[in-house]
Amino acid sequence: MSERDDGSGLTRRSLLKTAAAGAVAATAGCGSVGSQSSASLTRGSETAYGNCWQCHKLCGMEVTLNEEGEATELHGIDGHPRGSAGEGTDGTLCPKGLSQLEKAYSPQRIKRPYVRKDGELKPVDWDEAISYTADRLQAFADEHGPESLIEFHGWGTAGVFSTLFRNLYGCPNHVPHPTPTCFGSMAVTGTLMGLGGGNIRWVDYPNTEYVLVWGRDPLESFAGQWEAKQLLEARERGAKIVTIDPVYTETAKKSDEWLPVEPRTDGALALAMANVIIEEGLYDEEFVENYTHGFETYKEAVAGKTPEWAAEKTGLADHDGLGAETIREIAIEFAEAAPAAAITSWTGLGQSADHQKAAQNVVALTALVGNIDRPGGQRWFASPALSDPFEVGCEEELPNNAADRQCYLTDKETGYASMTGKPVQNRVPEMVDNGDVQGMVYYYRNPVTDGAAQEWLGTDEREGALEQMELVVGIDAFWSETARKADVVLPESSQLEKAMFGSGGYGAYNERTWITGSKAAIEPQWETRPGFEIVSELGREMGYEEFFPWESKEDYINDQLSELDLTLEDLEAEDTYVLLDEFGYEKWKGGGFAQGADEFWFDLDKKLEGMYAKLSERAGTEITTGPQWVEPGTIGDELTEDYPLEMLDTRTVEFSHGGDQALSLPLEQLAESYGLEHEDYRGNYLVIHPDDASERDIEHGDMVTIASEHGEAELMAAVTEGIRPGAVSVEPYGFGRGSIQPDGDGANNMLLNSPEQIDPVSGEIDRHIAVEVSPGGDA
Ligand SMILES: Nc1nc2c(c(=O)[nH]1)N[C@H]1C(S)=C(S)[C@@H](COP(=O)(O)OP(=O)(O)OC[C@H]3O[C@@H](n4cnc5c(=O)[nH]c(N)nc54)[C@H](O)[C@@H]3O)O[C@H]1N2
Ligand SMILES: Nc1nc2c(c(=O)[nH]1)N[C@H]1C(S)=C(S)[C@@H](COP(=O)(O)OP(=O)(O)OC[C@H]3O[C@@H](n4cnc5c(=O)[nH]c(N)nc54)[C@H](O)[C@@H]3O)O[C@H]1N2
Ligand code: SF4
Ligand SMILES: [Mo]
Repeated sequence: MSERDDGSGLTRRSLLKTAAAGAVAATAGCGSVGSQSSASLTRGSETAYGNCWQCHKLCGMEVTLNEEGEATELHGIDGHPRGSAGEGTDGTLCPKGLSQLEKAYSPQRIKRPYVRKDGELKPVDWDEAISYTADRLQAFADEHGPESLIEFHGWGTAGVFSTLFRNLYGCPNHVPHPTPTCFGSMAVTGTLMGLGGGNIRWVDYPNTEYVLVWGRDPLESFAGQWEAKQLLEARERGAKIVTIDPVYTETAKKSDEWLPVEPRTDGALALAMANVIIEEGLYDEEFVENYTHGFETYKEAVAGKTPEWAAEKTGLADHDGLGAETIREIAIEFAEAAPAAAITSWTGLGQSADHQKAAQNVVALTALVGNIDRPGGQRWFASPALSDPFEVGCEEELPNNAADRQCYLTDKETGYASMTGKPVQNRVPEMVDNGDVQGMVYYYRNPVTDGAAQEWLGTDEREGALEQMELVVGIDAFWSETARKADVVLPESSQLEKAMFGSGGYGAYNERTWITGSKAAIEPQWETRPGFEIVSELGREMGYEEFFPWESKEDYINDQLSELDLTLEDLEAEDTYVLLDEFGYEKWKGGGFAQGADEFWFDLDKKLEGMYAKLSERAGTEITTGPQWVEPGTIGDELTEDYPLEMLDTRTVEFSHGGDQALSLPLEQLAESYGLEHEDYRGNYLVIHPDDASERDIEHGDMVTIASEHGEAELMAAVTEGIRPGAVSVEPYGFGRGSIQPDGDGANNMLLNSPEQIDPVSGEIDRHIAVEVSPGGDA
């Protein structure tokens, strides 16, 4: 029976028992997250190093090479800051990490450069590809100006790509990683309040006693192997884990409690928790008094927001054994465990237009109980100081040729998305239509699975933005529809074929900063090249030789490391990682809160009054600057008779976004995890409750059509009780049209989203969409 099928038919009582058993078994083998212990595999003739980049978290890799210099096995590195639970613990790789072997040699990869000639992409050699690209970019700048170009970059781009296009070429329109479709509402609100956008994610696991996993699934969507392992270790140690999620996720299965809230009602739960904590006098008065602003507004917002009220709003009242008492109990336990109590949240509270206030209500709880950067609470990580390679390596100062140019990424009329400078890729097709934007360069990113897919890709009646643009240049590894529609495709080498480097604070060492890096383990395959080399050569060809003095990425990394008096060679000698400075707790005492604020803001009134007035007007309701309950459907979609189900999307452990869908191993593992491995289908799944399925004559394994007011897509149904009735989840997202899945199987659920469907505060693309599901589909 598959893991996910375990959810079907369980009562809450038996569910808790399973959870406890699961945690013990998992921790014992450290194999809970689909990882593989390095001890179990044999060694080949030579070992090289790597850093896994599939979900961009850099778990250290030992790469076994055969006599021909080919990689034959991958193993984790013990004690690695991202791949292990800390000192003296096993280093492992998850299924995505292990599938890097397949990626390196995958015949699905783009094997050589291509240039569009007479309407068709034709293979060319590198010299031609680079000089053709440089000429086209020059002609584009002469004709339209660099401000008519838009630049998308993903994780693997080492900064030089943006530097080339912004600082040198002068293009001001950057769509960076990761927030625009990641967890915007939470990131922006958390930052404005003073917690810091990311800090709502990071629990001080080794010291915690209580974790609210709130709209997150860290046992499948971890930030490196360390995180899942440390969460399970905390539970093993006796910390209580409570998961708040409409889906019965892997984390929910291993939690002490699962609160299957109705989507978008988290704000009510958070307010009710605060109501209890304040009424019971369990909040941190000292912290609230000395380090916060707007507590009176917060108190007013929670007045009357009782657990009984929230049990109705969240739908928890409909569940046997769950309801107001559970909410009261969790609020009290959380506050009593604080400061050794934390919340971990990521995209679940950031993926809908209605979530901005929910994010505020949830973040407010951290200051209320005073757990910010205290042992066992929300951890504020620190990063090591590195040198700026452009300062070390270049004789001339880097200009900023984009500084005075018009940036088209802000909404001119309302200014909403400009509030934080966050770009909105949903608006790009519109900008292409009106002529503001006429070209795109992209690197390790696929904008069409990130939002407004229909408008990017077009329909039978209408050309999409990709075709309308005069010039599209991509540095890519697989043939997505975006790559197929580009004018120039430059093939990048995979991570095993290039030098890697990263540094950080968050990871297995909760009090130390660290760096990790490795040289290339194997030669570039086919005619591919490491991205750094592609960008450098293009930069030189475009006339910016003085800013690309490095012979290779290794030299560039060594310039970054010069501040620490280390080299990449030194890192390899240390099993790829070095631990650096210790950082303490309560860092807000010294340097203030995020955004340079000297206190935490419960109320965002200081700067944002005008903004909220506009937002209220647009939403046709009163939106305040303080914490507040906002009903689902106020800003985002309302469920209707025609579209009565709420779609959301959830990641799975086999995939990192859409970056590995061309590989067969993860596709097979995904099918197997739903018990659908016998089917001739390798797409994503629509997880639907048996009540909703039987009402529509849908059975486990049937093809279904999912439709919204804006668009539709086809995928296979996975019928399970592991989701709330009324909600359907696309797992994982971003398959189908536009993706790199070789047969196009599955649904790109961004086809269901309208370009207007964004959070007006953060610019986050709304993924909570009102849909109907019907049996049938031709995929
Ligand atoms: N519907 C929906 N959309 C989402 C999300 C969601 O939950 N639901 N999540 C959002 C979030 S949180 C994020 S962070 C973004 C991530 O979005 P993206 O950054 O776009 O992520 P990926 O899908 O990993 O990468 C996209 C492309 O990278 C290319 N690629 C793969 N390997 C390589 C390589 O080695 N080199 C190069 N040059 N290219 C490579 C592939 O062609 C792939 O199409 O997606 C967002 N989009
Ligand atoms: N395997 C894997 N790991 C990854 C990634 C990946 O693509 N694959 N991507 C990395 C990146 S860039 C990111 S941003 C993180 C994201 O990490 P997570 O945020 O943990 O991502 P998901 O697993 O999609 O979990 C979001 C959860 O929110 C739930 N949810 C949806 N709507 C609501 C709601 O209204 N209320 C509540 N309470 N819950 C809701 C969903 O059911 C889902 O379980 O993962 C990182 N790690
Ligand atoms: S968690 Fe998995 S995919 Fe992410 S870096 Fe580590 S091994 Fe790679
Ligand atoms: Mo993300």
